[in-house]
Amino acid sequence: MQLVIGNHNYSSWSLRAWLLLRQFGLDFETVRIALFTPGAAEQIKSYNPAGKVPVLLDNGLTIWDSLSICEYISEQHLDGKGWPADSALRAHARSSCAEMHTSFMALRHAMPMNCRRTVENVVISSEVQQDIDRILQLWSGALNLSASEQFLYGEFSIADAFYAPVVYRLTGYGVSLPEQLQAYCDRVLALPACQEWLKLAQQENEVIEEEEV
Ligand SMILES: N[C@@H](CCC(=O)N[C@@H](CS)C(=O)NCC(=O)O)C(=O)O
Repeated sequence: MQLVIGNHNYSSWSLRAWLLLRQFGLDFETVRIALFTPGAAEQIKSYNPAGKVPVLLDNGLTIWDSLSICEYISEQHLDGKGWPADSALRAHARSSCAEMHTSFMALRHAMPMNCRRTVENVVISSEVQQDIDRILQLWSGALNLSASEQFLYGEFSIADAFYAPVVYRLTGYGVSLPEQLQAYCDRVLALPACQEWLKLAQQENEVIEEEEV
């Protein structure tokens, strides 16, 4: 199985799929393409005509888009364990991922994922604050619903992989969080897989100016 990804430092959608594979200990190879470098767009299109990473190659299949990749991995390689076992939690987790997939444009624009970034306070617009407030509400709702002191829905799930780039953003941009949610972020960041991703990001030297807010 191969996962085609972008830069570890910047590619938040790549991180989601990679983290699910790594956290569940699945065997895969990474093909890294440095985004926006000469030839990168053509190289990505040779895997995915939509021109985006991540892309998963498995058993002769090409699966693109992070959400469908995570669904495929859970179905084909994890016996469904990518999602919570409880159907109410699973429905909530799926809604949370769908919301991440389609929303939070202000936050994504103002605070691009930049794993190498060191904490520094930024001015937060009201639109960005609204996104942050909604994410914090969603996280608290998930943790309370599942009575979890671990991950959003108890055991690590696709939902945690989906929000991991937000964890890097909120901590990297120095956003202060309520205790319960800071503890959640700390648990995500402490995962060996997240530490490994961070190390890989720190080893990269490409700089994408538009992502350096
Ligand atoms: N909806 C897609 C979004 C993928 C996406 O936007 N990927 C970015 C990198 S994080 C990309 O490939 N950018 C390269 C480009 O637009 O040329 C997903 O969930 O996988």
